[in-house]
Amino acid sequence: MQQETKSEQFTFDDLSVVMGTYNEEESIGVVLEDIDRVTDGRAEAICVDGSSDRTPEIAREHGARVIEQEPQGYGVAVREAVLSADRPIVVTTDCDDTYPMDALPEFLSLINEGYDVVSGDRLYHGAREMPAFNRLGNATFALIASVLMGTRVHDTTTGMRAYRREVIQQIEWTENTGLSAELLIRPVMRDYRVREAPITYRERRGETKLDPIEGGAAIAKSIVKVCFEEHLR
Ligand SMILES: Nc1nc2c(ncn2[C@@H]2O[C@H](COP(=O)(O)OP(=O)(O)O)[C@@H](O)[C@H]2O)c(=O)[nH]1
Ligand SMILES: [Mg+2]
Repeated sequence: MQQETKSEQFTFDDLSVVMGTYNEEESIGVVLEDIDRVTDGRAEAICVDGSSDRTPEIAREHGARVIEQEPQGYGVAVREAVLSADRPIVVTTDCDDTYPMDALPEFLSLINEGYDVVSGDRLYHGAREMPAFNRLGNATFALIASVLMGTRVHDTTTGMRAYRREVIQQIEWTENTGLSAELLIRPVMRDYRVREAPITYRERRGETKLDPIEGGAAIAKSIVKVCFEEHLR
């Protein structure tokens, strides 16, 4: 099994970069241009879009596949996005220009080394551009998840990860605001090969779509629920 995964070498042609997009006209162009620049235009981009601004037009102009969906929250959009990817390696990102598309080559080479999931760890370098409340919250979520899982992870709520598509397809995803944590916790607890990779994190363009208090409570609840479900499997 390990031998088999090791011999399979993926390229940017095997990459789907997917995201939920909700009124991100300020940043969508830059994000898609970065993906094109870094992958020589070879990765496909998929946007699950709930916008009422020009985001979907800009995305199409940049060659992205746009799937329209009523806005129902982060996880509803991102679940649709990861399940719509038809290439073997699926990368998630936000489309607010916070995540470094320059890390795509490194993510791909870690997958080629045999990892099933590569998770961008924003806190490793300090995440100084993240609001302090979110930074503390994200560190706390990682600690809670680590204790409940019995495996140390450092950033459970990151939006940037690479997955082998089988991982996405073999697991049933249930969470909305907590989907990002779920996308890490279930693979870790099912003994997939998961690895965190430090990434830089930039200041957000445009307004956040997540209320820190309400969203934070939903994420904490998801972490506890998903960890217990996985222990009981
Ligand atoms: N389609 C869709 N995208 C969403 C929705 N909520 C958030 N997003 C997108 O999901 C990503 C993460 O949201 P964001 O506001 O950046 O959350 P933050 O990173 O916690 O501040 C962004 O690209 C948003 O545009 C939604 O209801 N529908
Ligand atoms: Mg964001």
